[in-house]
Amino acid sequence: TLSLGCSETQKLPELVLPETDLSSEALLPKPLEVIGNQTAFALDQYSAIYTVEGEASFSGVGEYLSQEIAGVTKLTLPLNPDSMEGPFRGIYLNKNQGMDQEAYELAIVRDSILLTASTAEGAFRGVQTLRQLIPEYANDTLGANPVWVIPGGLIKDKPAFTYRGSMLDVARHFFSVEDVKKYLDVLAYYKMNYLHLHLTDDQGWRIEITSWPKLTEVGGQTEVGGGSGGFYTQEDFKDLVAYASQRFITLVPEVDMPGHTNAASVSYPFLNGNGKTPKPYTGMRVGFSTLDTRKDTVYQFIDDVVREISAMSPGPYFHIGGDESHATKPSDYAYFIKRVVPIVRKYGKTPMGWDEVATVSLDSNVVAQFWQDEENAEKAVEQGMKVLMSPAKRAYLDMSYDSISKFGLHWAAYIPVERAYSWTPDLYAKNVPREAILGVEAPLWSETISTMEELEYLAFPRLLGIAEIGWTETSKRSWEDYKTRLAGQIPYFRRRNIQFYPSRQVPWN
Ligand code: TNX
Repeated sequence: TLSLGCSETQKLPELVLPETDLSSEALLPKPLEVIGNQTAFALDQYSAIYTVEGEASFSGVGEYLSQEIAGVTKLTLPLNPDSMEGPFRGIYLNKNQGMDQEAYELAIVRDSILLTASTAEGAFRGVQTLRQLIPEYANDTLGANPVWVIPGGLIKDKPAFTYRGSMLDVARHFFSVEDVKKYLDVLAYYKMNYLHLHLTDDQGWRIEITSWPKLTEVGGQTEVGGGSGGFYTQEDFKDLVAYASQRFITLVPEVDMPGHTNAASVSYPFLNGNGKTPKPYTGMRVGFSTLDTRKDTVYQFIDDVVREISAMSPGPYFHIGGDESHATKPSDYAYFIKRVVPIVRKYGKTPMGWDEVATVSLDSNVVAQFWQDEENAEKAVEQGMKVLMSPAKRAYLDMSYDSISKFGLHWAAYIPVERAYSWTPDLYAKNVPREAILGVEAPLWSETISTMEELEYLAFPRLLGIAEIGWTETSKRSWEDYKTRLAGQIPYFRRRNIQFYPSRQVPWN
């Protein structure tokens, strides 16, 4: 008789695996439902990844999973091996229509792991959960070969909000492509799906615009404190877009205007309309610069900038800034925003702006990013706009932890780790109900930080709190439970060399 699959399986070494408790794992963000069944899956050299046939995007996720497993375990799991290559215990990435966009189910039993999702994006989110279940060290005593014991059970999960993001201010201080990639890796691990890049400000212009080369040749050469700045070439930017999209993260480019534009006007003095060539600015004040809102050539400039950046950005949003335009008359500000919104739409993007844009009468197809002014957020809701929640008092990663913090500002608040976690987007601002909220974003302004180590000190661990707020329903969250799962991230932080702030609010050991 022919030997069938099951007799092949019997050739796998028999292992006696320990009892496990899936429900006590330090999963972050916390999944919707976790039911442990005490069994375990042995991740070892006999494991393989199988992805649904004919779905290139699923096999891309399988490839990624294989690489990430190799990063921790040094195992090289084959992807879709044929049966001749030997008996394997499978990790199956399956497609099942009818689940929400980012939802997934993960069933872990003795001889297989079954990850099910409707989309590759959902599978990717589930892969993060699986990664978090792989122990840092193998067990060497269970059999002849090292085994990474993955606790068994069932997880059903999906996000509370569709937008879960962070922002990096690469304008006040420039951060390299490598730095941003490292940040993207961490965002992905905690199931975040947007990275907003604040590409321009008074102190620097960070994105190459081929039709206006001085923006980077001149405006890209400065930063806060007098350093030499830097910028992304269009190739760099495309590289970031691709790296992010492999992680199912969408980049949101921001060109801040009409204020925060000193670096643009240093490069092209006609933009400010006051007849003066401004000096490069390397301080930390805000609100002193403006574009000339009544000059057609300014809108031609903006058209070129939006066109070039949009052509490289597959995501739905283009952020026009619009904050703190204190040097722009209110009537000029309204006129300006009303002219820029159609330019953004002409290039296929939905305009996003800081909450001040909601003071202008627009239509519902604009996203207002709440940072400070509840009245502005209310005006956004009245206009039917979606609101992205980034309350400075809670979500600003550049606020110091406390009065002895090494970095950060504190104009909005001191934000210890618990304060960054213990709030609810739909209860934060009056008259901004859940239906109006697109999601949450944690901005990291960079006036006081210039290295990756400093960036990480402010972002970690607070960013993880924002990730959980965006993913996990409020009814499933509590600080007491969260802080122990946060402490459980130490092996990951160490492995990725993340220089987090070891807050005493968290029981790290
Ligand atoms: C306010 S938040 C700003 C930024 C600063 C930040 C510092 C916002 C829309 N504008 O220009 O960098 O405070 O915390």
